[in-house]
Amino acid sequence: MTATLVLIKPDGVRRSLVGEIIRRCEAKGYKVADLKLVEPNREILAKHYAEHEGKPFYEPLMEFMLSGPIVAIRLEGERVIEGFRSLAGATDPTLAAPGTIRGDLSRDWGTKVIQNLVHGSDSEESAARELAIWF
Ligand code: DAT
Ligand code: MG
Repeated sequence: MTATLVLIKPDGVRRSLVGEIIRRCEAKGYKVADLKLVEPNREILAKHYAEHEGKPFYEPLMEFMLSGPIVAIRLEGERVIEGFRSLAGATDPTLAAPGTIRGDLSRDWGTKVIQNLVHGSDSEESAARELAIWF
């Protein structure tokens, strides 16, 4: 069964969008196979975002991800990795298409790091690596 890692980031939990985001995943037909509310430490986040180390938004990204609880979900279904990326929409919520999670529910808040509600693995390799970090 194909699986992906979905994270509902601290902005999504703070804004009480957990139910709405999960609803969209389930309405699409994907299965929530595992789920937990976590307050990750820096070590876990450093592993998760290793590809972004050294980028100008890395520190703000770490601080943002440490700013409150996160919901981690193992989401399953045929082609769910690309399917969830499509549901999430583009990284920049200002440009994300209406109809997507980021396009409908987020915007630019003028912060150093883009706050865009959700993370979704971007490939089979990332999904396997990231699911092992969070579950
Ligand atoms: P995605 O989450 O769409 O896979 P990413 O992996 O390139 O995007 O980046 C991880 C997160 O970092 C992203 O969700 C928001 C933030 N981010 C990415 N590029 C950024 C930038 N140029 N400025 C500020 N924040 C950025
Ligand atoms: Mg990414």
